[in-house]
Amino acid sequence: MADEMKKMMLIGESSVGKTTLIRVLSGDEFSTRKTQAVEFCGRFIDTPGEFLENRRFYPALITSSVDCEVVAMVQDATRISSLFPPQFATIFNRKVVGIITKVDVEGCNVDRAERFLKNAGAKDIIRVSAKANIGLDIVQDMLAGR
Ligand SMILES: Nc1nc2c(ncn2[C@@H]2O[C@H](COP(=O)(O)OP(=O)(O)OP(=O)(O)O)[C@@H](O)[C@H]2O)c(=O)[nH]1
Ligand SMILES: [Mg+2]
Repeated sequence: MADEMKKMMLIGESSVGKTTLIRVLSGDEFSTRKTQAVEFCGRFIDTPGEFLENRRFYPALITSSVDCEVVAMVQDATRISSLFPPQFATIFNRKVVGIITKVDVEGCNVDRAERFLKNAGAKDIIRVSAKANIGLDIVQDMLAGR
């Protein structure tokens, strides 16, 4: 049942695909614009990339995370770097998972993305593509507690 689903907040650099992922998981295929503020979208909390990119927003991320059960650190598989600080996960008093996006893109490096997320403190890591419909069922199952 929808109201038994866990709520998840997504954090990651600009354009990694947070909003796109929320849209497909919500069955809402409208195109996305740049996220400008923390947005509550049903059982998801969407955050702007700037909130990871600038440390002065960390307190706002921590405050927003109290409204969810799961925090997702979102890393783009096509990026050669990551802005997640070591053990970033530990600033949240919540379950923190890693999500690797854009695994459909040719030449992406999923293992590199996984290393970034492990360094940031993620233990469970899910590989997804919102475009190619990969791993979306695994995210849904996690949120349903299955
Ligand atoms: N190939 C591919 N492209 C994707 C995927 N998910 C998102 N994108 C593209 O990535 C771009 C950025 O997506 P957004 O969802 O707006 O990214 P965001 O993380 O919400 O960005 P901010 O709101 O700026 O923080 C868009 O052009 C998407 O179409 C994916 O799974 N595969
Ligand atoms: Mg967005």
